[in-house]
Amino acid sequence: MTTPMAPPPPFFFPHVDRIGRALETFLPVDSTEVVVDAMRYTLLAPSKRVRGVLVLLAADLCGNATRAVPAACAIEAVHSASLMLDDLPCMDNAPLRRGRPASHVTYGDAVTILAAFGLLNQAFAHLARNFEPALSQRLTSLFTGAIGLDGLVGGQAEDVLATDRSLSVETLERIHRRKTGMLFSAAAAAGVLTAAGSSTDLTALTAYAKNVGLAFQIVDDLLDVTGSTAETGKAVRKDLRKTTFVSFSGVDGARQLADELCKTAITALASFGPRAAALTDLAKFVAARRL
Ligand code: GRG
Repeated sequence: MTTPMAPPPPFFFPHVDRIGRALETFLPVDSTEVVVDAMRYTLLAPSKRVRGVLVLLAADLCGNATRAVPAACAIEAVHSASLMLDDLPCMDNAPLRRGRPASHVTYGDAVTILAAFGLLNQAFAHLARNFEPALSQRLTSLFTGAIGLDGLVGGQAEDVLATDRSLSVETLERIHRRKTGMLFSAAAAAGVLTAAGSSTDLTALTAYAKNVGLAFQIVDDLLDVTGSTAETGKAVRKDLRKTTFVSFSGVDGARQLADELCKTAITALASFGPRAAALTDLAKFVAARRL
């Protein structure tokens, strides 16, 4: 059973296509093992590929997106692994992902956990295969930082433990920044590194991504309340036992906050002038997205 999903905005298409084509050969193409099938199932399912697109746009802004494609694939694999783990019954217990039954519904919990680890491992193998040692090491350090205690793992642990508990707005922001924001910052930084951008580029693009990443999660919370399965490809109204920016500030307040964060993100790129147009469009898309 698949559910139709809204497509990403047109300016995404070339980048989404490029990443999609590269992902086709990211995993062993001739393997018939169930665990590889499970890896493909989530990795190749319809996605906006926002983090991969951000890698490419950041690299493009620094002068060269061609070399960034393997980094975009690696970050999409990390993201897919995080979705598979997040959907498990012991975490968010989400039945639907990317318009399809979630991985654990189709493959069971054990294969899903192994497939998620498989994707993570493949992400780092891909970096090692596609970049010279010094750059591969920097990207590995960047991605492990984003996955670890200051990122997805730390943020998700705090999030899971906070279910049914009231949180301060500071705690909620810390959870969102780690659980979602860090991978956006790593995506932008990976783009800069693969294009050999300057430290000024890195500072500006990291500031942009930090704000867009937090806004992305706030809009995710909003879509849980105001969105539909048809548009998002996942179950909605499932965050009722959680403190979110919507429960703090209401729908309008959360929307305003996301808008402000995206405007701050756009301002961080002011020194690039019109060359930052695509990243400006990306921030506007994040603020207004329905998918
Ligand atoms: C070891 C990788 C790893 C993770 C362990 C499970 C976990 C810790 C973290 C979960 C992080 C997570 C899933 C945060 C939610 C981020 C979010 C808003 C996801 C939705 O992303 P979209 O809308 O999805 O970009 P698509 O399907 O378009 O790619």
